[in-house]
Amino acid sequence: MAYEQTYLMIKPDAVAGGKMGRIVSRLEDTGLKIERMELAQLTFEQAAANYAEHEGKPFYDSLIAYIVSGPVVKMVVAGEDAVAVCRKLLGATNPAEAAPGTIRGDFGLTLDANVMHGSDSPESAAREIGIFFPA
Ligand code: IDP
Ligand code: MG
Repeated sequence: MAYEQTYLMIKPDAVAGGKMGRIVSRLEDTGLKIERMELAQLTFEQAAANYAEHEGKPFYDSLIAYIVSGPVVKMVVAGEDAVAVCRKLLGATNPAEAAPGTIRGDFGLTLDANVMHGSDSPESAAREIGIFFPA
């Protein structure tokens, strides 16, 4: 067990679809602490920095266009094993494969608009928090 911070982001489809409140409730239900939360329009630069590992892949351009297509909710969530706990709560990347009870499984339908982003490691979390909540 380790105290960690993770970066989470409610994606444009879920914000536009009125799912913010229910998603935030699920995060609070875990007992993890929401340390920062802000509704924001991402810049192209922030989007590209967040998804740098995917540059060159066939879905990269549409991924960037999608994530800047409308407001998102940026969050820093903290607590014991926050990274893994949140990834588990999000479920599999493809909502069609995500288990019922997970955020992607319950609120999403397609891989390109899959409701939420969550850091995949403490190192990614530190990098992503630096992009979206610069000191
Ligand atoms: P993750 O969000 O579960 O960490 P990644 O593999 O890091 O998944 O992919 C980042 C995001 O890119 C995904 O959340 C999804 O929205 C999108 N994505 C991943 N693979 C594909 C694909 O094959 N087609 C379309 N979009 C994809
Ligand atoms: Mg990822």
